[in-house]
Amino acid sequence: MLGVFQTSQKLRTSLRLLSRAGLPPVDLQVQLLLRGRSPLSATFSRKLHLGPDGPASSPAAAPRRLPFSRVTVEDLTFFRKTLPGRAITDPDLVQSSNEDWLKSVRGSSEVLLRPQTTQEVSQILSYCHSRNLAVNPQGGNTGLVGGSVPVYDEIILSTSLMNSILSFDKISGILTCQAGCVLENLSLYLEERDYIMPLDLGAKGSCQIGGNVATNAGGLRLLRYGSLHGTVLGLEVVLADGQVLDCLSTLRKDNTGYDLKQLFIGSEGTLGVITAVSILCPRKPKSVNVVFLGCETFDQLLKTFQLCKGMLGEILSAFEFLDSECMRLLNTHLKLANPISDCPFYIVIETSGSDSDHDSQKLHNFLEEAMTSLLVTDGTVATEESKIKTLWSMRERVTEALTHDGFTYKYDISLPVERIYQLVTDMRQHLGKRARSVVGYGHVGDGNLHLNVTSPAKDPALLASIEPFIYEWTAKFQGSISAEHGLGLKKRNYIYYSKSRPAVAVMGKMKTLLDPKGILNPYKTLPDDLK
Ligand code: FAD
Ligand code: 2HG
Ligand code: ZN
Repeated sequence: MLGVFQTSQKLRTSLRLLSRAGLPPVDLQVQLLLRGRSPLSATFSRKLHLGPDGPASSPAAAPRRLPFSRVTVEDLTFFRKTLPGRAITDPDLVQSSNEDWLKSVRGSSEVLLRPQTTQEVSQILSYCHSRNLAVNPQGGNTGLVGGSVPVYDEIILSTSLMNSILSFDKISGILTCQAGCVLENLSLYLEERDYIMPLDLGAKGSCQIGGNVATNAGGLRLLRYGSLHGTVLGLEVVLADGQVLDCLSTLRKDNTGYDLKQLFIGSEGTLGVITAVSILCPRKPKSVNVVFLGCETFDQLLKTFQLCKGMLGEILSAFEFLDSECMRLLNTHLKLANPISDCPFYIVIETSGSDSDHDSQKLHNFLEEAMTSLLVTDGTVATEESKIKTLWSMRERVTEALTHDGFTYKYDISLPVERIYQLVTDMRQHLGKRARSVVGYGHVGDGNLHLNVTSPAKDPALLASIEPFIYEWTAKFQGSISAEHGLGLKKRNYIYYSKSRPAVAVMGKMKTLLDPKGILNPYKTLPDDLK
């Protein structure tokens, strides 16, 4: 039965903050670093990185430390002079920046730098370049592939204090801001001005626009507004040697030579530090509806997608799915109740338009057709903001539910849509009882599956059963082994499953051109055989 909730024309905004303690912009504890000695070894002995998940022989394991310099007293003096009160060495404060959101990888950096301006970033990088010090750019630290934290003692360069909005043009909808602006803050700022961000993701309360651009984040609105390769109009980037590359255009059209900014979108901090972004924002829709539906088979789900594209057309803004295993985890770990009856598959559809009568009519026709043709077995509709949020949380909070289920192995695969769920069933069969849960969810409208496997604890034997099985399976159907999360540390050596050797070799040449000493996010994105 379809239950129709009360109408509301407000757009959903998630106020949920992902828990990460804010750091004070002060250097609370001065640590003594002695030149030529392993720094802080007495006061701050952290285990060196042992690789993300696997044993030392696994392609996912961390490579050996490259011969970068180690931070000395003189270096710290420079950082403190350049960033008064914002060069952090207190181990307790640096610790949370050493560990990723998933708590799956941990570095041993002893220095966290918090610049406020592009000039400061430039001074830091110019200095680190001259000293051969490795640097790990960090935004909100919500990345899921181990790219946002150091592997060894790389200096962490956080953009968190670079959080000013620089301009917003109400006529064109072009926003220009510093890279450290939190995505949700930008969304709230724009909504007050009748606009929205062209991207939205579950990590919105913590992730930063610079991090989003650096990972080329996809998220829940990509189906409607396209990728950041299309919506980002300009970037300001500081290169490894401190040079400021001003490509901060706010033009929709600009064919003067190579479009350099595209190189940095999805470069995961390996080619430069993004310091400012200009982005084209859509108008805030006047009417938003969210539908939560249940299907018996994945085939019906795909047919529903086809029907939906045909009948909803231009007002379709999201088509997402989760399976019954995800629902079980949401119920068990987050106590979120299923809004409809139990089904093997669930769909979240969002429409965004400018005329609520027109949108309701279209939605009504679609739902009637989907029900009468028995594609969907149950469903509910929300037009009021709080109900919209409740329905969205069933999709957005799957990642959070998984963290309570055990150690999570995450896969983010692009495939032809008709293959998407076959991978989940094959994986379940392949792993049998060795996994605690094998779940499938994701952006089905974009052909993007999130396949997650949990186990009670880190389990190298389980990992060895998943990889390279999953990558071979994906390559067999010409899929991508990373649809939207990037390669980071965890997946760098699997790049060849999705990219040819000549293509990867060109990437290596670009890295050498822009970062000849390789100081920017070493050990990430590019495979070890290029380093
Ligand atoms: P970080 O995690 O800090 O960094 C990510 C990478 O970018 C690192 O390699 C880092 O070195 C680099 N980097 C960060 N800032 C800069 C900068 N200014 N200049 C250069 N390099 C930089 N991703 C999706 O694509 N779609 C989703 O729907 C999605 N949902 C998520 C939901 C949850 C609950 C979580 C925890 C994560 C999700 N992610 C998703 C993954 C993640 O990629 C995004 O959250 C986000 O884009 C990362 O931004 P961040 O500021 O946290 O970057
Ligand atoms: C999502 O779409 C994110 O929810 C996170 O990309 C996926 O946790 C994951 O694997
Ligand atoms: Zn996703």
